[in-house]
This record gives sequence, structure tokens and C-alpha cells, in this order.
Amino acid sequence: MRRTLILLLLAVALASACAPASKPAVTPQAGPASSPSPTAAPRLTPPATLAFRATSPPTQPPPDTPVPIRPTVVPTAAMPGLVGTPRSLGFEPVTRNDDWAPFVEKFDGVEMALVPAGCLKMGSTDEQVDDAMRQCERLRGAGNCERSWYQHEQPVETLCFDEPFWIDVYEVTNVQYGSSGEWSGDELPREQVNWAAAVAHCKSRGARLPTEAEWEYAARGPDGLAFPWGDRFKASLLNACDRSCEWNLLGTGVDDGYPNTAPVGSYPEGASWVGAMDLSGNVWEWTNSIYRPYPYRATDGREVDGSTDSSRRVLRGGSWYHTGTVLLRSAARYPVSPDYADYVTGFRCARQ
Ligand SMILES: [Ca+2]
Ligand SMILES: [Ca+2]
Repeated sequence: MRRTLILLLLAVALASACAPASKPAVTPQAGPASSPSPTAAPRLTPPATLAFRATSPPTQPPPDTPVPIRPTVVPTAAMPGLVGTPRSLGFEPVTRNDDWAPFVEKFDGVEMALVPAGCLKMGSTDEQVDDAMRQCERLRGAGNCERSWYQHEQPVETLCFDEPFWIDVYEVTNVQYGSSGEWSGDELPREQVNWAAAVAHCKSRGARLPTEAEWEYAARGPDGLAFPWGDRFKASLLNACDRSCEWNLLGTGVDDGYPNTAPVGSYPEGASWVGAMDLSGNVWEWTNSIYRPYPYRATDGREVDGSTDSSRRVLRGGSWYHTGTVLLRSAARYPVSPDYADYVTGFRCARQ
């Protein structure tokens, strides 16, 4: 019954969330009505077919002037013992990924990575879309990828963080979330979490969900990498849908070892420049951000703390259910209803 309800919600959520290029983005297939298993996979059409467009495709060129932004929800986080270095605890702006070494501290027992001040070219340039198309067509074949899939990642805008922040090294796990019953596996990421539940959990830790900009900066860094580990898709560096996955329709030969979710941190070589793991793949991650076309403006209402707002929120990073190079890229955005919760949706928290 619960599974049926989840699938119904999924159908409604994604039907309203996406404007696919040629057919419904996600259509639940026939599935058992019995109670869900924690390892059971959702019956969905393969996400590799997903396509989406910005509701109002942006047409303005990217501005050159960096726009300082500050997160709109800033809990006052005491950081006892953190009195200096590295680089004055992140306040010295970093201009290259290689100039930063991951710095991790525990907050209430949860490891968080420091993300230093610096600038992000948020979104995808025409050249980056060209490159994404080439990588996509290598996997799916010529003519099987569409530029419109990347449209709402444009225009690119330079955003500068003048203050550092912290982001969870790992996706929030079952044991951290306090899961029981059907959510077994302490170190598996907690999935089937809707946006409000993710917000509530982060709040209980004195933290919050990352904004889209923060998530993308933690994944790509000042270098603007396409994936957390670099610019080329490498199937061995993340948990995606490959040979061991039921929906491996593209015939990816790699087996990452996990047909569904993997224990968090299973792919340390896939860590981002700040040391955050599984940003690409494993579970899709909620951000605080309401979906709006670029250019990104933190102050235009998209980062309101509106727990009752039904506007679509943005998921980032793709999941174990995704094949290929479209949604697993660090610039990829996916808007869904805040009520959306399925076997692919999890989250991580951030804080100041
Ligand atoms: Ca996998
Ligand atoms: Ca993830």
C-alpha cells in the first residue's frame, strides 16, 4: 500500500515537475502492491530518457561581474576549538581546486567538510554543453541526446562565496536519521525522504539543506569541473545504474558493485575537491532551492525558508538509478515537488 502511494506521488510529482522533450518524463510501470522492501527498486521508466526544459528559458548572456551571495538561512554555529588554519578556516578565497586540501570536522558526531570562500561559475557554458553532448552521444549513440536537456543550466553566472560553509562529507545515513524497520543498513543513505523531512532533520542538527549554489560549488569548485572528480565521466567512481542494475538499458559494462544504494563513502576516489563523497550518484540530494531559471539569484525568493511552499525544489547529483552522463553531472538540476519521496531521494546537510 505504501509502495503504491509512493509511486502515485512520484507520478504526480514528476509529471508536474518536468516538461519532457517528447514523452512523459517518468511513468510508473506496473508494480507489486505489497509492502516495500528496503532494497526493492522503484518501477520507473529509465531516467536516461528524462529530459526537461526550463519553464522560461533564459536568454540573457551571463554577466561578468561576480555577485557575492550569502545563504539565506544561517544558523549560528559555534565551532569550539577551530581557531585558525587551514587558510584561516576557509575565509581566504581559493581560486583553484588544487589549492585546497579537504578539511573535515565533526559536528555533533557528523563529519562535515569545510568549503572555503571562492567563486563558482555556476551552470554550463556552450562549450561545456558541447562536451556533455559528446560524452552523452558516446554512450547513447549519435542523435540520441538533446541540447534542451542542458538548457536550464544556462546562462552561466559567476557567484562568489565571501564566507566559508560546511557540508556533510556523506549523504545522511539510516543510523544518523534514526531509521528503523524497512530502512535497514546503518551506513546506507536514508532514502524516501521528502523535502520537509530533510529540512527537519538538518534543523535538528543545527544545520540546514545546502542551496543549489552551495551544492554545486562543493561539487565543482573554482575549476568548475563537470563531475566531482574531474571533467570525464568515470563509471567506477560512483554508484550509478550499470551492469548490476536492473535498468542498465545502455549496456554499461562497468559493475560498481551495487544494484541499489551503496554504503556512503564507498567511492573515495570520486570525492570532490572538498572531500565530499557520493555527490554524484548513490542518492539524489535535496537542496533548499526552489526551482527557477538561471541566472541564480539567492535573494529573489528561491531560498525562502518556506516549509509550506509547494513550489518545486531542486534535486542534485543523480542516483544509483541513473545511467549515463546527463543527470549525474554536477551542474545538472532536477525540479520536483517537495512531496516527492522515493527510493532515489536522499540528502545531506550544510551549515555556516
Ligand atoms: Ca550501482
Ligand atoms: Ca548523492
